[in-house]
Amino acid sequence: MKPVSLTQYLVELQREKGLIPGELRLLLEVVARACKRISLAVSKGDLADVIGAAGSDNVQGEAQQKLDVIANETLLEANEWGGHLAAMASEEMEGFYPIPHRYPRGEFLLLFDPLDGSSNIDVNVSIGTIFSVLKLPEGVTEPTEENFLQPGTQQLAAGYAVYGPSTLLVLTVGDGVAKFTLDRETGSWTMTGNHLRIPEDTKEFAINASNIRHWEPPVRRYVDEMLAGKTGPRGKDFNMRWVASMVADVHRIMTRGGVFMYPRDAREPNKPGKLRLMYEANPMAFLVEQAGGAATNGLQRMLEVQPTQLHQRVAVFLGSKNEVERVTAYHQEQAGSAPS
Ligand code: P6P
Repeated sequence: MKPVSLTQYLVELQREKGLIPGELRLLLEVVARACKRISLAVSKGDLADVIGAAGSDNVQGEAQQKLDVIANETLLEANEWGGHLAAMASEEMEGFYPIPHRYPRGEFLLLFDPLDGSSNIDVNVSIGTIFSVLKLPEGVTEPTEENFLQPGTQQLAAGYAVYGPSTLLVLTVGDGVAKFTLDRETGSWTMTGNHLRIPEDTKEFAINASNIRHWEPPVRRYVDEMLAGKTGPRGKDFNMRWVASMVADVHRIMTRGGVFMYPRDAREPNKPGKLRLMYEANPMAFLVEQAGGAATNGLQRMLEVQPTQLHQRVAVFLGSKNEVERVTAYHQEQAGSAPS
């Protein structure tokens, strides 16, 4: 059967199903092209001057890697002139980036973590790009930061690229989740999966277990029960994985199920978690739900969290539906709120 390209998939979504406007198709193709360029830079590794620290910190106070800066600039440069965006926001930039007045502006907002998991770059472990698309509120001519603060249910599209043994692009516009593999010989994204499904049950969980002494009781209870294995309350043995690269851990779950957790912990009790809501948790939650999984912040559906800050952090529990519901119920029991 003739392979389906990303362009063909998007044209069908636009023309056959009327699911996306032409401008959104253009946006997704531009982002996909930028991810191709990021993949090329990542794959050069030590052969090019792209490994190591950039000598600067990002808005999160984290030391930027050279590739963080390259990936961010690649996405800005690819998207600023096309006329499909009003503004962009990135983990690597404190403020949002309004499209310069020298270019036409469109109706979409693009948010991204340009290179997630960059602490893995120098050890050659999979890393990725995460992106989310929102619509500029009607009637807004000059975008503001508040325009970005929309709950995840408002996303029009979301996706990630994972730069691993192969480079993959996984995306949704709300019509299920499609997967594309970068064909380096032709330079095209070729569909290698569609309507991805996450099994509702799993035997695999992902959490940074070195933080166990900092966890809140519901997380401790949930993980201890799994560690108790066959003879414990779960009646089965579990396996653990932690790549410390959200895109890699989430892609494993999109492929074979599992539950990913980055809970808040006692190290910094005023921080609700490590991961960011707008350009990590929300796009991943949209994808996971579209694949039949679930995503919460421990107490409520992730996509319904009302953002208050562009770079706000959130606790993340996502993956196989029955497991996310269980760990969320434990949190709700502790909070004394009836399961929603
Ligand atoms: P830890 C990478 O830095 C990241 O933001 C996610 O990709 C990943 O899941 C998490 O942090 C890893 O955090 O504390 O285990 O290093």
